[in-house]
Amino acid sequence: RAAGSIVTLDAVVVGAGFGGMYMTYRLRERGMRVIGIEAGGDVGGVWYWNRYPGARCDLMCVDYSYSFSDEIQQEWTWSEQFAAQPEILAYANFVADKLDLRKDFTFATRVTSAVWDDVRRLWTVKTDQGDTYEATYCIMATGPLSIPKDPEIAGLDRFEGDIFRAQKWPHEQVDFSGRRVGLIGTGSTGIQIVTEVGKAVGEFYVFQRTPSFTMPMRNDKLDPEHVSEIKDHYTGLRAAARASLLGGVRPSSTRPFFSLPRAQRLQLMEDAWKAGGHAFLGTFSDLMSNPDANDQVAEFVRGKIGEVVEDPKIAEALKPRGYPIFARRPCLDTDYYEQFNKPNVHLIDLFTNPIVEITKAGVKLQSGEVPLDALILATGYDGLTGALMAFEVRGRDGLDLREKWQDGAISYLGLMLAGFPNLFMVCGANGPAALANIISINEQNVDWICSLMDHMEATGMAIAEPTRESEERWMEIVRMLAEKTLLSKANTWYVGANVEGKTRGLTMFAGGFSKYDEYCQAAVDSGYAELVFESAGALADA
Ligand code: NA7
Repeated sequence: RAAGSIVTLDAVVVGAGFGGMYMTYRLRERGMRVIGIEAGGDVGGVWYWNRYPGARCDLMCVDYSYSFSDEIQQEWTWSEQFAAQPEILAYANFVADKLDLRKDFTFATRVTSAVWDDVRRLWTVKTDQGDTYEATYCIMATGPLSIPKDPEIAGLDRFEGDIFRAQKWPHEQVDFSGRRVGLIGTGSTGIQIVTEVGKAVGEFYVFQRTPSFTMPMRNDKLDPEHVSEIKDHYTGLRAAARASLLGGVRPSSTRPFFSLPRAQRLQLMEDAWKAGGHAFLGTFSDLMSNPDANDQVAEFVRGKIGEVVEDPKIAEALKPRGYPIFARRPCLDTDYYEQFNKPNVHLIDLFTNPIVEITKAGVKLQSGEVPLDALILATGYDGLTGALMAFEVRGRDGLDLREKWQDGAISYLGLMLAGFPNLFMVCGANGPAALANIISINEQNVDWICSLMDHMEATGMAIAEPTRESEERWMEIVRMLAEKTLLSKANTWYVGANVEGKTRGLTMFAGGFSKYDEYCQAAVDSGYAELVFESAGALADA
């Protein structure tokens, strides 16, 4: 194909993470001409980029894997309960090989614009490689966590040592032994980095602004017997996951915290701590709605931190206060707090000793300079909306998505946007996104989109779009649920608090995966009453 030529297709999919891979596969299976466009060099999305030491999924792989193909789930064997990044990336590659997906993708290519043509009624998608695609449908599988965010600290560009960003980690291994290394950021990513880098490093300085709650992961190798049991029961396990709060087979509870006597509550918390994982979430029903119950669990976890960390001052600084437990992503770790008992691992509490600037030699604190050979940044992402705001997306009458979302992201079911016909989001803003198993959401979203396409084909429709009223109705539901949960009560990327100027608010559906699925199914059952359609005939006449 000559450079500068225009390729006409049925659909363009942006992203080759687990959402984009499945979307592209399903569209190809429907007999559509489709291309997937991916900025990374291969499939895997967030797992392609995040190669930092310690990168690991905090959901069990039985949940965090595709359910759509029994062949895939029977042929692939997970080695651990919670898999590390290399294994998850290997899984993405296995799926891509198995389904021969790469032929439908173009890699190392970034979309620069997606613009709806009102006259010809199609999407024009351009890339940084000079490609132009025209397509009836455009599907954004751009991921909720794909735009890394550097800290706003003066002097970052002056640092003369090595800078490593968690989300753009080099493909080759980095050796920190004997080096003076700093880490900024103690969210899920930073905590994982600490546990791994802490094992082999010269001097390690962990610059902590807000401490996170983290609980033992209690990861384990999966023994072959257990794996074969899982494989035998996948159908039931997947169905249970789909009907659950988080899109996974973890237990949930109907037992409010204060419905139990104190001794029993304590015992259950001890059990949850021993069980590890997110067992707390399945222990009491009202953790995220009752501040007093939440406080008690938070205090229990703070007590555990005090038991592990030997220096009481360090233990105190590591104890999160002032926000509900689980309102920030609950982290799972292996020996995180233990790292701070090592003489070469130093916690710098930025609340009492803030960073003044980064110098060419290290990090300058209020108390003086910490000289460093390398600085690791684990300072998070412009979550949920960042990827779609990073390039031009224009709908009807030239409506710019940045304009539409200037007061916060709005959408219909987290799947479609009023004013943007035939544009879909997979795992988009106002869906459950980071509050449930993302692979379950990806599959559910893709299946919903394909069902809508089936409906359109059967009824001779070529264009679908939600009305502004239906979008507003959905947003009312999202807002109502956000008000009921403690998730909004912490300064996190969940509520856009980590990006300056971003509108504050929980732009995720907080009602749980199964409830979300029900709403989406209700939309189908209503005959898509909240969408407006234009017929293929009308298109041909135009
Ligand atoms: P997070 O959870 O957004 O964490 C980012 C961390 O970086 C957090 O501790 C921030 O502290 C810290 N940060 C950001 N800017 C600064 C500055 N300027 N100075 C000091 N510290 C800073 O991102 P993660 O990558 O860890 O996790 C994202 C998701 O990935 C997670 O929710 C899981 O779903 C997987 P702050 O809290 O702002 O005080």
